Formats: sequence, C-alpha cells, structure tokens
Amino acid sequence: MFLDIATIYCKAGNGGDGAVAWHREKYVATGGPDGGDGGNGGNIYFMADRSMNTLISFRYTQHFKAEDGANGQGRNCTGKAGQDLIIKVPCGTVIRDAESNGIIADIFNDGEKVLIFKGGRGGRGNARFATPTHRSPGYSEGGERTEQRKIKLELKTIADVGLVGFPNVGKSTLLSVISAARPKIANYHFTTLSPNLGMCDYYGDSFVVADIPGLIEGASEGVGLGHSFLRHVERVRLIVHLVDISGSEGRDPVEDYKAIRKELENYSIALTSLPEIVVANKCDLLYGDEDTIERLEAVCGSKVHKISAATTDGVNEIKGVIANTLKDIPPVAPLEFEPFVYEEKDRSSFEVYVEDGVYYVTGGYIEELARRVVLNDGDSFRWFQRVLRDKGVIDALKEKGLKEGDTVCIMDIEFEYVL
Ligand SMILES: Nc1nc2c(ncn2[C@@H]2O[C@H](COP(=O)(O)OP(=O)(O)OP(=O)(O)O)[C@@H](O)[C@H]2O)c(=O)[nH]1
Ligand SMILES: [Mg+2]
Repeated sequence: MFLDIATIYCKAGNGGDGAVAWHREKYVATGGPDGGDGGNGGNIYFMADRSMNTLISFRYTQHFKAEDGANGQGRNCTGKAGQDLIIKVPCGTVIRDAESNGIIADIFNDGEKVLIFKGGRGGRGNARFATPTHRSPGYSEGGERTEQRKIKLELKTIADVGLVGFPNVGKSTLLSVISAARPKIANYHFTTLSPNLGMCDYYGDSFVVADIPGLIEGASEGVGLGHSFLRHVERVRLIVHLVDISGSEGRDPVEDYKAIRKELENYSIALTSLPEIVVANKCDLLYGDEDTIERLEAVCGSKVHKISAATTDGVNEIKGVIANTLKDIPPVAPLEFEPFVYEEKDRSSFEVYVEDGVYYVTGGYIEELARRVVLNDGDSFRWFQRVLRDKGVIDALKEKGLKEGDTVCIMDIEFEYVL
C-alpha cells in the first residue's frame, strides 16, 4: 500500500534534573555540594532512506518519543543522556508543522540525517551553584522539558522524469519497456494507483522515471486520483507527456493534451515551466493518419515523438531523447523555503490569579523555578522565595490582595505567605 501524507506526533527527550547532594566522607565535616548535572534529553532526527517509497508505516505508528535524560546523582555524577531517536523516511519527504503548515525540513538525500527536535538541556546540579559566599546551595536546576509537536509528513517523489497523461494511454507500459520496473498494466482506467519508479539506462547515462497515476480533467481540483499525485510531478526535472495518438477510447488526442496541460497549470504554475517532451503512443494503431500528429505539434509547439510501447517501436529513440534533454537540465534540488522554527516558550512571564482565597501563580518561568526547589530544604526554600520577590511575583500577588497568612500555590508547592 502507498501513503504519501501522514500526521505524527514527536517529542524529544526531557532534560534530566540536576541533583542536590552533599559530599560525605569520614573525618570530613562539611564536604560541600556535589550534586551532578542532569543528562540532556535525546534528540529526534529524520533520515532519508532510498529503500523506502511510502509513508505507510506512519499509519500504524504515530507517536515518537526520544528518551529522557537521567537525573544527576551525588558524587558529581552527571545523568546519562537520553538516547536519540532516528526516524527513517523516504527520500523527498517534506516535514511541516501541522498547525501553521510551515516547512520545517525537506529530507532529500539518501542517508542524510537532519536534526528536527532537540532534546531538553539537563539541569545543573547544586555543585555548580556554589560560590565563595554561598558555599552550600540547597537547590539545583530542573531539566528542560520539551513539548510534543504535531507534524505532517508529505512525500514528494524525487525523479528525473515524470510520465503524465490520461489513464490508459500506456504510461506504465512505457515504463516497463524502458526500465526494469514491472508495474501493473491493464486495459482499464486507474490501473496505477501510486507512482511507480523505474531506473533507466541509456548507454551509460541513467535516470529515474516516475509513472504517475492517470490524470483527468479536474484533477487539480481533486477529481479522480489526480490532485494527490500532482504533488509527485512537482519534483521532476522533465515531463514526458504521453497521449494515446490512436484515439482508441474515442477522445481527440489534441484535446487530451490541452486538458492535461490545463490541470498542470491549475495545480501549480511552476509545473508549466518544466521542460516537456510530447510522446504519441499506440502508433501501432495509427494507420497513416499524420494529420493528428501535425495538429498536436501545432498545439504543443514542439516535435511529437511517435512510439508504440506495445511493439517497442521508437522506444529506444525516445530514451535517447530523454537522456540528452536531461543533460541540459540542472539536477533536482531540495525545496527552497523559509524554514519554520518553533517559537521559544516565553520563560520570563507568569500569571497570578485568586480562587477560593488561594493565590495561584502559573507560567513557564515559575513552573521551571518550582521544579528546582527541594521542599524539605530550608535553604532551597529561602532561595525560592527570594527569587519570587526579585522577579516581582510577590508584588503581583500583593496587588491581588495577598496578606500575611494567605495560601500561595505554585505547581504542587503550597506555602503560607509570611512577611
Ligand atoms: N495497441 C497498443 N496498446 C497499448 C500500447 N501501450 C499500452 N497499450 C495498452 O493500453 C492499456 C493501458 O496501458 P497502461 O500502461 O496500463 O496505461 P496507463 O497509462 O499506465 O494507465 P493508468 O495506470 O490507468 O493511468 C493496456 O491494455 C496496454 O496493453 C501501445 O503502444 N499500443
Ligand atoms: Mg498505469
């Protein structure tokens, strides 16, 4: 099965908390602080893997989490860093933020590993807070907490050539005779339901051809299978536009040509500027009817190449034309985009509110601070209150009416306010 769009959730590892610990040794009365730092949380990388060609595995697994960093330990032991997570995706997978649709990255080259979500920083242990004037700090720093992100993966096949045309014109048949690919071929519409890739060799030159599912009128608005597969044409260097020149299904090949061009244009104007080779297939069914070819050439403004994918007449020549045309076109490049970057959480702000006589304080900075307090340590608690005062939290609470003896609640820390 093929899937070219998936939504998943990713969370890099949290940083481990710094430790509060004291050096203990026989005959050493005051050993001093020796709490180690927390380990950094694991990162999430995405890696392009040429052997994959669908995002189907993401239908079953949608939550990805890198390991958290371990907390620091006494004796200055730093916590173990969380293990990184590497998520493999097919080459040509574009990662977007699900909410804003902004592009975060384009995972393009085989084996390329891109850091997408960084793990949280480990917190510093109390050993790091010791100063000549404050030699036994009873507090440490909490590890940085990461957020879960919802992202969208979008596969845009990378190929040199995209075979486009109405259903049943012989695209898959052509791919099967110019490459080792063995796509399904049958005499009905929409035989091909997902892009097939084939590697073609032409006297030492090689190129990748993508057989795109048949397009019909209205494809760019989602009729048929169209819209979802036009995405795969976006990344090709050359369009090979196939028409059934015999009109075996009763349609006029020239009208077919115009209809497909219109769909490409409606989808994205960029598609119309791609170089195009027009190929008239099923010439074995054409009995000396040169008029259609001439009409088609007049409309497309270039030479129309006659082939029969069924008898392989003209197939080697068309391979040569493709190989030569590609020589003058720059290689496929990753998307050009302004990378989307997640906004840093505002860690300096806080909010205060009163409910049932209890004063609550919330906000990034305060929550981070609260995680650093060691409750049963008087020194740590005094330090906590000092920071609250310095940062203006106490003033803000007083404005709300805080008096001596009132209860203040910050995360899971509850204390009585004393002057
Ligand atoms: N006579 C003749 N028949 C052909 C030729 N090329 C393909 N066919 C037949 O046309 C039918 C459709 O061929 P496919 O290759 O499956 O067509 P397609 O364009 O891939 O079709 P979709 O996948 O449905 O878009 C099959 O029955 C083929 O055998 C040709 O050159 N001459
Ligand atoms: Mg097909």
